[in-house]
Amino acid sequence: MDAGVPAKKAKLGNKSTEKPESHQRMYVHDFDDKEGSATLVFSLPEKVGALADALKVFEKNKVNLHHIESRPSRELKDCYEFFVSCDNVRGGLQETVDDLKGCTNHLQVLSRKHQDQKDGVPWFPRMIRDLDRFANQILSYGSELEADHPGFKDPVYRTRRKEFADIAFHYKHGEPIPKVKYTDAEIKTWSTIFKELTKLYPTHACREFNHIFPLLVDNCGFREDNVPQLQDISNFLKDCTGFQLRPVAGLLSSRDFLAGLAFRVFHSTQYIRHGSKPMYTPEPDVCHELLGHVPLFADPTFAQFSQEIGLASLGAPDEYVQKLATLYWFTVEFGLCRQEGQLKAYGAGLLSSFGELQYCLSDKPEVRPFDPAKTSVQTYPITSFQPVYFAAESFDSAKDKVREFAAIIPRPFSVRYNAYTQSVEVLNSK
Ligand code: HBI
Ligand code: FE
Repeated sequence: MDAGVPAKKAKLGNKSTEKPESHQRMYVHDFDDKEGSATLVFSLPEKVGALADALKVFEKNKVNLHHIESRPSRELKDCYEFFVSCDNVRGGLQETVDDLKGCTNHLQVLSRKHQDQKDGVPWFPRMIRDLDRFANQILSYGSELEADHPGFKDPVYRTRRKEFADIAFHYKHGEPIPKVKYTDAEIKTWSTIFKELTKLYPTHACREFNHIFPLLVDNCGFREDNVPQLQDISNFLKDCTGFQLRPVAGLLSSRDFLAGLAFRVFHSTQYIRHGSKPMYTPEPDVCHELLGHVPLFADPTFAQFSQEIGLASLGAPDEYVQKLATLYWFTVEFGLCRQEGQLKAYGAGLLSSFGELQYCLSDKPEVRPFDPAKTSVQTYPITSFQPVYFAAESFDSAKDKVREFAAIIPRPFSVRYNAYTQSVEVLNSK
């Protein structure tokens, strides 16, 4: 496939199996747990006293350090990374993380214990601004490439990736997404992919995709010789369906990634794949996001469908987040649908892959009807074409089926999205 996204291994969390009842509604109290501990890793600018400044942040927020060690940075010559474990007895951990962003080059929260759970319910964002917390919880940092990545041995590419990672890392909700001047080499890569894929769309993509694509050409600069800007796309999507983009430095956990969808926020990468292999990327890149995902987020029913998966994931036990991530995989990433008696592609992994877009509509793979109970437990490969696809009758019917599936998720509350305040209302049903 074109953009393999490793599925995160599920840890079992909430064991509650009681079905929520919807009468007797009350607001669930806020998660105000002050306990817990965390491990952080950060790198500092080359400046005398940089470490002392960082340590003052811990002191100011009354966070106790238990352990600190340094190692030479793998990314930047002459720089050091600091690995710190600390407690959260007085509850200043979140402020510490926020403040550290101002004096570090790169900061990642490696683990956070206890404080993410309240009564067995994992923490989840309530307000759209809470999504700022995900920026330093990425599973793989956007510039640290694996040895088999096509750009691994290319220092120019790695430096470039760091620039993109920094944009995402420092981004805050409500700010404009910085525009990027793509290099000639990057535009060439985009152009190769754009030319090939746009040949297939009229015959292979679903009706909704083909309806929206020309609007992106007119409004957002979708052209062979131009890599569109995330902010222009975000503005366009907001006008169509209220969806918006947020830059992201790397892969998020399934839980964090799906939570964004509950707020009609799509976390989008901004960097482009390595130019040596324009038809391959081991991770999502701007071609996958813009050509694969963006068009359908402008479709009202598809937007609703995507938000439905997101809302179902909030505070759900890990095993259900895993199932929802699988549903996401077989719909938003690799979904097929039936239109006027013919199979068409609507999944972004298909619409951004010249090879798989042709393969998925051939007679080689198996196609089964979309049925969340079965689809959510189907196994799948992440580095090769899919042997099995699921076909939806329509986005509307897929949305209803996901909503029905969500109703069986054991959660001691229900959630409702308030579009006026862009927040999630939590209704207790205990
Ligand atoms: N993170 N940044 C990013 N982009 C994705 O497309 C993505 C992700 N994390 C998980 C994920 N996709 C899916 O595989 C599902 O787990 C939701
Ligand atoms: Fe994707």
